[in-house]
Amino acid sequence: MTATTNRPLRHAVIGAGMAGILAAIKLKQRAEDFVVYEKAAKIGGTWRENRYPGLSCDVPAHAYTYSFEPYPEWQAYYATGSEVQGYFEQVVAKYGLAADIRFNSEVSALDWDAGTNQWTVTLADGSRDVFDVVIAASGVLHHPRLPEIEGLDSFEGPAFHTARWDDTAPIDGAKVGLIGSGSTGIQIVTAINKKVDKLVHFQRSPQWVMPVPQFQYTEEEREAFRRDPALIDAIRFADEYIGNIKRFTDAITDIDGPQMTMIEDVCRQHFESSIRDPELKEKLRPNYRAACKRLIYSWCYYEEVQHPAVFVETGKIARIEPKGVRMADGTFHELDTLILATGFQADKFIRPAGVTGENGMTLDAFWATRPTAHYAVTLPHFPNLFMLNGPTGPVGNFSLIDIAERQWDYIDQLIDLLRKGEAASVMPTVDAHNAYEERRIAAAKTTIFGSGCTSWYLDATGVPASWPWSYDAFADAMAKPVLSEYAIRTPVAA
Ligand code: NA7
Repeated sequence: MTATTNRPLRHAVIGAGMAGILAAIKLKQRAEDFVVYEKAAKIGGTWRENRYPGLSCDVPAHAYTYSFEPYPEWQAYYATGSEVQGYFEQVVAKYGLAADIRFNSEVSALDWDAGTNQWTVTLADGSRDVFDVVIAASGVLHHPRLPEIEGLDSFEGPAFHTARWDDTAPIDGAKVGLIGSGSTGIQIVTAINKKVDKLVHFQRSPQWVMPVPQFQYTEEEREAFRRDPALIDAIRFADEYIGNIKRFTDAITDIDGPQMTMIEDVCRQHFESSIRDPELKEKLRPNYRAACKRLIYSWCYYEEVQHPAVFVETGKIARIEPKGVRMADGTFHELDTLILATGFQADKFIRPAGVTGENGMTLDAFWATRPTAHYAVTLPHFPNLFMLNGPTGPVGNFSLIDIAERQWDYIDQLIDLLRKGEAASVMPTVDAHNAYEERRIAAAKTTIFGSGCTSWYLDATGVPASWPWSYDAFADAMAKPVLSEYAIRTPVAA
């Protein structure tokens, strides 16, 4: 006989960034027992760790909020990083979550006990606790990737990764080197070019740039947003944003279709009409298709990179020496400060925590080829473990908050089986997951991300690691889990 009584659950949420805060709010609203483990001393995840000059969110501010927590106070159409961090801090305060978060508590291991259907969570300090459900909300881009360049340690001045910003490093009036031209490197160029004596931007690959508007909101507009949330919704759901997302995901999956042609035309036209110096123009001309790498959304990069203090260096770096960077052709760039905008190890997720599921299966073993999760959320062999913004989820220039909220709706329906006592454990079957991965990989190879460029969107085998279908298909998938794809173990009858 199957038990049907409600079962009180204990949840561990790993990470107090955007997704972990979301899970905490949802669990608190249900008055469920939960603990949020946060490795750092503050909330905010990526918005806490990144403080580099020029940091902004490339999703319109009013669209980069929880759907249930609109924010009339945004200063501009695109918000700065510190404003986004401030948004999350005030949400945490409003929901009284600080007491639910254990700060300075890095999770080092998760171990499933099939006898009790529970996870043991072990922290770096060796302490342990036991939970029915684990929500892994540990983020994607949080392990800095340092370049393997000879002599990096020999540089005499400050040399640091962008996610470890050194406030004492000379920038004003200094000779600054910046390695990397992803979203981070590009934003830094636009913020420090007028402060430095010289900025050498070491660019291995140029970028396609989508021109976007940027403007400040006035106090009158903010007052109007406070009085009438419908005005915020009008921005959040405006066609310029929602329509663009749909067109963007149509474009990346139909790479010779009209939407992609439109994206390419806009980027090409922006490029052709913006760069005046023919030599610089050739340096900045990408040799791959727009949107293959994450598109740069910028209102000012092309203008700012043409500032006389900026030199775009496209040669090969030979080595780093105590006083600067030596190029393969012998050129030497003398520098006071070296900024490493070289991205993140995007395949780590919850690791290096050691995760051991059913029958001793480890996450390292399950992810030996590539990180994967069923519809980006659940994993065979790892019951009652749910991921927010896990592997194979949608990536692109849209709000990951919306992605996480939809994933939460999916997760919540699965947890409901546990709450109601209809299941003791739930996880996708190996067969269902393998079928999903086979479909996903076949589709991913045909997306624009797989059209011939390098990027953090690709896994170690060169296959795009993302959701390869439309945004609507993702929304449909998240609306209701297909329970026939799940191994649902019923509780033992009392
Ligand atoms: P990205 O987008 O991964 O960019 C990293 C950049 O660093 C990219 O231009 C790389 O060139 C360059 N890179 C990496 N290693 C080297 C070495 N060894 N030598 C020279 N250049 C190198 O990271 P970001 O931090 O900019 O952005 C990450 C995401 O954060 C972004 O997409 C948003 O979602 C927020 P490459 O292109 O590989 O030739």
